[in-house]
Amino acid sequence: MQCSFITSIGNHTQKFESELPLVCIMGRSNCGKSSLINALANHKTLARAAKTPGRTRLVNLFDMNGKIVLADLPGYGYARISKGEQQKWHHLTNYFFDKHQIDRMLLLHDIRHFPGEDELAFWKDASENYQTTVVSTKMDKLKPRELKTAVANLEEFIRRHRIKVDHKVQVSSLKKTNIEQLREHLELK
Ligand SMILES: Nc1nc2c(ncn2[C@@H]2O[C@H](COP(=O)(O)OP(=O)(O)OP(=O)(O)O)[C@@H](O)[C@H]2O)c(=O)[nH]1
Ligand SMILES: [Mg+2]
Repeated sequence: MQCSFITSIGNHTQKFESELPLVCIMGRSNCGKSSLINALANHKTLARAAKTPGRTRLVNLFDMNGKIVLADLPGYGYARISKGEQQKWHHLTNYFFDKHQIDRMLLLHDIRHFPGEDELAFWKDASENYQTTVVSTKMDKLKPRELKTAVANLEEFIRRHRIKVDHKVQVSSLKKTNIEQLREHLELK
């Protein structure tokens, strides 16, 4: 895997051009977005897994093996950020989605937390407009039986709210579980 950081986009004047499919990683702060990019890239520090939740305030773009461009977007629904900061988040992400052709959205959530209001609104919207993959992260944190329940609950949530999902996968960036499967799904090889 040959992966590299391309650029950061942080304001409305910037537009990124590429021939490669663009895949966005969306999820709450701290759900494991940057860690997933590092795991997919097989690189420890490519996306600099932030120590402080909510620190990533820019759209960070990565070339993944010359096959796709991954966009690491700022985390949403972080309770400790102010209303003003949340507005900035909406501004930046909506701008980014409008200006660029998005090939797929990776909808991340921490497997230990049942999807909440934030996920519901965002997932529903995203699934009506884009190809979507739900990625449940940090699966190493649950015991097999807990994992089974969590996956069943997630499936019920997706069914009940009629969210159109193309693919679902549970991963651990820490233990590298199902990372290869996700690479194949994203055609990174
Ligand atoms: N056990 C375990 N911890 C993980 C895993 N993935 C991420 N983490 C931890 O979760 C925390 C947040 O991970 P990040 O990858 O920085 O999360 P993020 O979504 O990029 O967060 P923001 O950039 O703040 O939005 C870090 O302490 C990671 O080490 C995983 O698969 N297993
Ligand atoms: Mg991050």
